[in-house]
Amino acid sequence: METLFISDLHLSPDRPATVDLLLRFLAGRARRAQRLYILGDLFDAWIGDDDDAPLNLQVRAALRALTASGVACALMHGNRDFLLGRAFFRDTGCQRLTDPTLIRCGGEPTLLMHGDLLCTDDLAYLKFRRRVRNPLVQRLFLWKSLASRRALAADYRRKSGAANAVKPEGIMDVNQQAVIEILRRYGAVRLIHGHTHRPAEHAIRIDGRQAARSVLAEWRSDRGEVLVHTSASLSTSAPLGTSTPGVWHRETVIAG
Ligand code: OKV
Ligand code: MN
Repeated sequence: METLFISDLHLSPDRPATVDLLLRFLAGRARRAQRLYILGDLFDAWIGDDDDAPLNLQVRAALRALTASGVACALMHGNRDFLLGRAFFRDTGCQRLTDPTLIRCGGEPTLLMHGDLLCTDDLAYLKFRRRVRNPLVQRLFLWKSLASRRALAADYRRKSGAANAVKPEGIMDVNQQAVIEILRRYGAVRLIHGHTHRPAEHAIRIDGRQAARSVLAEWRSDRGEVLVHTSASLSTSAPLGTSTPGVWHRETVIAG
C-alpha cells in the first residue's frame, strides 16, 4: 500500500514541460498508489477558480480523472496557490488539507505542512501572508475582474522577485526552533514539507526522542520528485490493530 507526497510543482504556462511531466505522473505512476498528497504550490500563481486558462483546465481534468479512478488525492495550499477555492476542490474531487495536518503513516504520527509557516525569520513574507490570507481582503480581490486580478498578480510577482533577490539565504530556510515546537505540539515523529526547495532528510532529537524532517524537492522541467511511503499489505500475519512503520524512499519522475 503506497502513499505518495509531492509539492512545489509551480505549474505555469511558462514551463509546459513541467506540466507534461505532472500529467504523465497523474495518468501513470500515481494510479498505483492508494493516496496522493500535494503539499502546496501546485500552481505558481492562482488568482481565482474562475480563471479558465488552458493550464488550469488541463490540470483540473487530470486530477478529476485520478480521483475518479479511485486514488484519494489531498491538497494543501502553498504560499502561491493559497487562493485555490471550493470550486477547484469540488471539480477535482481533491480533499482540502489545512496547514498543518497530522496523519498516520504505518502507525507513526506524521505532520504535513507546506513549509512557509516554518520560515519564521522572514518577517516581510509573514506580513504579506497575513494580509493576503485575510478572508475580507481575499473577498475584495475576488470581486475584481479577471483582467485587474491578472494585473495585480503580475505586480506582486515583480515586486516579490526584486525583494527576494536581496534577502539573505538564511532567512529563507526553516527556523529550527519552529520545527521542534510544532513537532512537539502535535506529538509527531516526522515532518514532511516543501517550500524551501532544499530536499533532504534531517534527523532531529526532541526531548530525547528521534524525529525526522523530510523536505520535498521542487519539480523542474526535466525531473520531478516523489516521496513514497510503503506500508505492509493487509495480507501479512500481523494481528488487527497493530502496524509496522513501513518504509520510505524517493523516486524521480522523468519524461519519456
Ligand atoms: C502568490 C506570491 C504572487 C509569495 C492579492 C488579495 C490583494 C490575493 C492576492 C495576488 C497575487 C495570488 C493572489 C502570488 C504568491 C506572489 C508574489 C510573492 C512570496 C490580494 C488576495 F492584497 F492584492 F488584495 N493575490 N497572486 N508571493 O500571483 O498567485 O508567496 S499570485
Ligand atoms: Mn512555497
